Amino acid sequence: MKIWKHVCINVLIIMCFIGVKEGFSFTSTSHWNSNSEAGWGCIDRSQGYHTLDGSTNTPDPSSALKMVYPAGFTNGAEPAMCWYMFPSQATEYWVQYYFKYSSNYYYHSVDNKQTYYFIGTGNSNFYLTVNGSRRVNMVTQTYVTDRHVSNTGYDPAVEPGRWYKMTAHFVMNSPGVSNGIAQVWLDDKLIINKNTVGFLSSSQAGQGVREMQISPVFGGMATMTKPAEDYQWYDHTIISTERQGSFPVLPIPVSSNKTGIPNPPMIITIN
Ligand SMILES: [Ca+2]
Repeated sequence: MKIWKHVCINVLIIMCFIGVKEGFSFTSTSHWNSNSEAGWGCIDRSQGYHTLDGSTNTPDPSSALKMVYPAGFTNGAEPAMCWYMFPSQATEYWVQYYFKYSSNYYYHSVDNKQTYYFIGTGNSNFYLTVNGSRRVNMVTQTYVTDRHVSNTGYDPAVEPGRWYKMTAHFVMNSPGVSNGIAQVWLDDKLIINKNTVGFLSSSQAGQGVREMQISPVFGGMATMTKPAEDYQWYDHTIISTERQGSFPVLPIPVSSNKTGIPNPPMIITIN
């Protein structure tokens, strides 16, 4: 009887662990056929608004999320903010979405922010952005505030008027140690591949990311104003604690800011 009691307790403990693990895994996919699909919510800000657009040639028909920046829109704000609360805080997750800037898009000279990720219960966050040179950056406003730029040798300018696919994989660091992973792809090509990121401070042990926001802030501290109405679009957002089959192959993160890929041998020409 005593043995069976122990067996039963052990089975319960194992079931609890399985339950925690299962509860921790999640995947949310929105096709933006409505602004409340798959747990998302949206709110307009004072200077602009969002809408759903079925006429923008999205790679995920028929509808996409459209962010509208009216003429005169000034820096430091977003037209609207859409958010998704994670079912539980994640220490590792993937995100993928499509985005497009309108053909007349007026780029801010510092940042044209896209998506934010909030940690724990406070304002500690990091975001994916297109900087003033139209390069994809990842900026941490966290334990270690930093701007992460390409370290793979692939660093294309983001052109207006066409759709791109952004994919990212984030793994929180050991609290207080800068060993977090950030991997960012544009159209399946790796731009950022680091394992030196400081997301969590030593006082944030046990915390993870709680929320994703599509919050495309125009700016930047530099004072700039939109000369004409322009737009950003977002579509087919996937957030998951698991790597999806359609995602890029996971590379080994590197610890330096160099590419990590050796240069090809020089070809010496003797005239
Ligand atoms: Ca869609």
